[in-house]
Formats: sequence, structure tokens, C-alpha cells
Amino acid sequence: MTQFQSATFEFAANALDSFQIEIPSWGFANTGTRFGKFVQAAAASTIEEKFADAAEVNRLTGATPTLALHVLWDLPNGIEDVSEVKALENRFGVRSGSINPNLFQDQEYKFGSLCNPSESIREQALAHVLDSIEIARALDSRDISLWMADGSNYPGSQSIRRRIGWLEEAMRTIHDNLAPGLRLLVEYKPFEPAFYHTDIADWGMSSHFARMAGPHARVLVDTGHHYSGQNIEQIVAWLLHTGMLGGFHFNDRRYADDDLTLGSIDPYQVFRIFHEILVAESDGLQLDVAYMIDQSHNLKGKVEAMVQTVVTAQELYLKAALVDREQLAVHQQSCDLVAAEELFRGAFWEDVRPLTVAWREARGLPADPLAALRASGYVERIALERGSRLGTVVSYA
Ligand code: LRH
Ligand code: MN
Repeated sequence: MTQFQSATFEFAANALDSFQIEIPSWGFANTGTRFGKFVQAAAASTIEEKFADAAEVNRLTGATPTLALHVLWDLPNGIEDVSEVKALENRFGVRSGSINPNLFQDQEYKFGSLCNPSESIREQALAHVLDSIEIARALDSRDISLWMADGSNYPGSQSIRRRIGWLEEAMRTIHDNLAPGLRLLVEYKPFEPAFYHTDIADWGMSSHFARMAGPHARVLVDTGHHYSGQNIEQIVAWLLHTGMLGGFHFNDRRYADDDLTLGSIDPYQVFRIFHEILVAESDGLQLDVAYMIDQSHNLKGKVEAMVQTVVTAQELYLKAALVDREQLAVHQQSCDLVAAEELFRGAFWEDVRPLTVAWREARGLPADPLAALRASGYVERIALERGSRLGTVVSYA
């Protein structure tokens, strides 16, 4: 290996050693669209199976030590389920990650949860978030990741400003009850399931609620939660500049919140996001950004899609790490547009796979995680174990 190659490898290894991304328990479960759900025999439906699949992804990629949990889906008995989850953490060597309250499926939440005109329903929603904080405290999680479906479908049917007031009140109470060391991540989404207004629809609204909630609240950017023409990396630059960036839900989309696998439609988008973060870090900003995946694998094999996603994320992160940011700043300052673009895009064109393979081999990981998954027979084995309980396909109506 030439000196340049070993220097590049050292650099790449540091970048990949530092890169960890959290995977969602719901990414292993049978999910669908409103038009139906195509069930997979190998899908996970118990918290034990979700930890088992997460451990397999971490074994193959070395980059996913934590599993995001959705409270009502993964701890249906609330705090009572914590001891079982702790046992699974020890058994599978994967820790619980962000705790996601469920404020969107109860019948009472038809007109909203924390923004519902009914005080008793707002209190019910708040109680669920406070229970989620107790679960996070017991599991030593770092983040409460809050997304709400709250909004309305028809102009004039709800008071947007009154709902802002109720949510501000709730956010203050939630923040005041955060356990030490726990953060509140406020996720925004422009529409769906509400199709006229959504109470936390964009980064400005999310920043407002996080800022007025208190110092331990930040904004969560789900890459699928933007209108198609929006410049997401510019939003990221603003959140970095204002100190409000808490984390990401990575996925990809062609149209709306499609929750497709990261980098399947626009890998350059994720590269541009990672670049903004790496520039901020090299400019000395103290960052604490949670990288998480939020996808639903309706057609691809679930474990395979998760491994593919993590490998893609590692490659895109390394490409962004390879940008010569010092030289880029020179081109930017001298407005040498083409030189800047060629340098920037050049890093994106770089085939970093030989570097990621070398890093995996150096870390005792399989050189090709997807091939290793197939060779392991893991999916076939769990399909046999889990397949027998498959029910009938449920349709939308
Ligand atoms: C909402 C969302 C949110 C999760 C859900 C699974 O679209 O992105 O982060 O609660 O997906
Ligand atoms: Mn999300």
C-alpha cells in the first residue's frame, strides 16, 4: 500500500469508525400502505425478533448498536415491559435507542393529540409522553423522538392558533419532565395523514416549539418530510447555524413520504446533507446529531433492505468525509464555481467501496455484508421459524 493509500485508509477508517446509525424496530415488521400489506414470513412481530434482526444487521455492518423503539408497538405494557427489553439488550448486544411515543393511532386522537380541542384528550396524550419519558429513563435512552399526526383536513374546521397555544403548553411540560441527559427531538412533517394543515409542518415551526420548550429540545429532520422542491441541506445548514439540529430520520422518496431505502432515488441528497454536517464540525461547531433510519420495507426483504441501507449510508458518509473542505473553501471564496463543483461532486463520484471493504476486513467484519447475509441463511431460518403464524392478508377497506 503506498503512503497515499495508507493515509487515505487511515482517514477513511477514522470516518467509518465514528459513523453509527440507529435502525427502527418497525423497519423489521410487516408494514404496508393504505392499499394493502404484503406480509413476509421472515418479518418480525415480537420485540425479541426485532432485537434479533437488529443484532444481525449490527453483526454484518458494525454500525448499528442501537434500536429505535415505538412505545405502543414495542412496549405495549409500557414501563412493565422494560425488564424484558433490558434482558433482550443483554442477550443480543444491541441497546435501546430513541423512544418514540405513539400519538397517532388511538381513536381519541381523531382531531389531534397534544393539539386536540378537548382538554381531557390533550391530557391523555401528555400522559403517554410522560410515560414514554419514564421508559426512556429506565432504558437509559438519550432521545424522546416526538412526531405527531396532528392537523386538520378542511379549512375553517380548526383554530390553527389555538392549537399552537395548546402545543406550546404541552411542550413546556414535556421538557420540564425530561430526565437528566434526555433530549426531546421534535419531528416536523408538511402533510399526511392531515391534508389541510399539520400542526408541526416545517423546520421553522419545529424550531419554535423546541426553542420555547427549553434547552434540551432540538429539531428532527426526516428527509421524507419535505415538499419535493425544498432544499433540505439548506434547512440543515440553518439548523446547524442556529444550534437546533438534533437528528435525522433518513429514507428516500420520489414523491412524498415514500419511506423508501436511503439513496435509492437521490443518493446525492444524503451526500449533500452529510457535507453540511462535516463542514460544521470542521468549523468547530459542537454537534450532537443522531443519525437514524426511518423506513418501511413494503416490498424488499426487511433485513436485507436494512443492511443495504446501512452500507449505503456508510459509503455516502465516507464520500462526504473525503471532500477536501479546505480547498473547497478557497474555491468558494474566489467564486471559482466550476472548480468548487468539480471538487465537491468529484468526491461524490469517488468509488469508496474498496476503502469500505478494507475497513470491514480490518475490523473483522464481512467484506460484503449483503453477500454475507445471503450466505448466512439467516433470512431463510427466521422465515421458517416465524412463517407458520402468518395470517391472511388484510385489505384497506
Ligand atoms: C411519520 C414518521 C415518524 C414515525 C413514523 C413511523 O411519518 O416519520 O417518525 O413515528 O414515521
Ligand atoms: Mn420519521
